[in-house]
Amino acid sequence: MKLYLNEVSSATARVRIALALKGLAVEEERITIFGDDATSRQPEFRALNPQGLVPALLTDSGALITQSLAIVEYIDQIAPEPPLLPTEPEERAFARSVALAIAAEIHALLPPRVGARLRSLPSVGAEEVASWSRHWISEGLSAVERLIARRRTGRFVVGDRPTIADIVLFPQVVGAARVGLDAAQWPVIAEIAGHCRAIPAFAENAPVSPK
Ligand SMILES: N[C@@H](CCC(=O)N[C@@H](CS)C(=O)NCC(=O)O)C(=O)O
Repeated sequence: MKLYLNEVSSATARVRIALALKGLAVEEERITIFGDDATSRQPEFRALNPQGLVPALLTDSGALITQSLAIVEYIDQIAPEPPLLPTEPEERAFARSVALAIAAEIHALLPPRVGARLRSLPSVGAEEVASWSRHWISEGLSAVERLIARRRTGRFVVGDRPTIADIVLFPQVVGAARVGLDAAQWPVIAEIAGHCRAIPAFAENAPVSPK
C-alpha cells in the first residue's frame, strides 16, 4: 500500500496514527500542499485524486481510497486488531459522530485551500485568516467538549481504548495550539489528548507545524 501524505496535515495524521496503532507500515509519498505550485494542484496528482487532497491511500490492488475517515475504516477492516470502532451500536455511533464533528465541521473550514481563498479577498490578510481559524476551532471544540463530557466513561472519548474519535481529536488539539489556542480551556479534551500523547502511535504521528 502507498500513502500520499503531508506531515503538516491533520487529516494525514489521522491515517498515520491508525496505521501505527495497527502496527502496519506502508510506502509513503510526500505531496506538497501550500502555494500555487503545490504538488496537490498539479494535473498528475489530480489525475490520481481529483480532489487534490491528502491523505489518499493506494491499495495493493490499485484502488485509491480518499478521505481520511474512509481510509481509517478501511484499515480497521483489513487489520481488525486493535479495533478502532466500538462494537456497541450507540458507542460506535458516538465515536463516529465525534470524529465527524471535527473532520466535517471544524477541519473542513481550515485547510490551505480555504486560507488561500480567504487571503484572495479584499482586506483579508494573514491575521484575519488566523482569527478565522481560531474562531472555528474554539466554537467547534467547545461543543465537542460538552458532547464528550456528558457521556465519557473512561480515559478516552469512548471507554479506555483509543477509537476513531481520539484519532481525529488529537491532531485537531495539536492544530489548535498551532494557532495559539490553549487546550486547557477544554479540560476533558485536554485530559484525553494527554492520554493520547502518552501512546507512541499518537505522539510520533502528530501533525507538524508548517515551516
Ligand atoms: N476531509 C478530508 C480533508 C482532506 C484535506 O483537507 N487535506 C488537506 C491537508 S489537511 C489538503 O490536502 N489540503 C490541500 C489544500 O487545501 O489545497 C479528509 O478527511 O481526508
